[in-house]
Amino acid sequence: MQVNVCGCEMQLVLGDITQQTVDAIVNAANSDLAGGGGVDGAIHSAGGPAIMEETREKFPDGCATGSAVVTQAGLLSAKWVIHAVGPVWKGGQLEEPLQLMSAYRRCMQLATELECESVALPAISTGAYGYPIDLAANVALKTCIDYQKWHKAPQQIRFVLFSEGDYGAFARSLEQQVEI
Ligand code: AR6
Repeated sequence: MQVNVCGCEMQLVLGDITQQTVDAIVNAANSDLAGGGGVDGAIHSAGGPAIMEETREKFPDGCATGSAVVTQAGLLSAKWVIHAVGPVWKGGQLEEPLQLMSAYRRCMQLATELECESVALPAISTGAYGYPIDLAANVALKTCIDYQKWHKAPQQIRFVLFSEGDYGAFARSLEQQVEI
């Protein structure tokens, strides 16, 4: 599924984020930048050890929740990996929506600074961190669509969803947020 946002593309695809050919791939990292399972495990496994070596060297203190940092992309078909740290879901009454929005927004800012035309993103926080997929889809898409509207960049944003159910949640949210 693809929609036009002020001349930019917003795409949804079902697949593995490590297989995307784009300028930047977003990782769903933890605040220690210590690696782990899910997207993080897949990215470090497919990208090779250079990514973790650079992460340790440049960001020994990790990365705050709601923020993101950049490394090169090792063996992946991308120039950059943007390591974003989403919130752990604790019922939604704390800062989770703001922190998730902030993580996506920081990804967009970094992609713009790096002059990325295309960025692939996962559904941050919806795996190990337990954020409900429908709510996460609304935050993810609204944040990135707003960014594209205001900045006319990145030219192509691709959300890579890992299951039919996750894809459906993003597709429903996208239909509601833009006129198709
Ligand atoms: N491609 C695209 N999406 C994927 C892939 C993949 N290869 N693998 C999983 N997903 P998660 P989080 C989906 O757990 O919730 C790690 O241990 C998955 O189905 O990767 O932000 C980190 O080190 C889910 O919908 O990230 C952190 O400690 C979504 O990606 C912690 O998990 C996010 O799931 C971060 O948890």
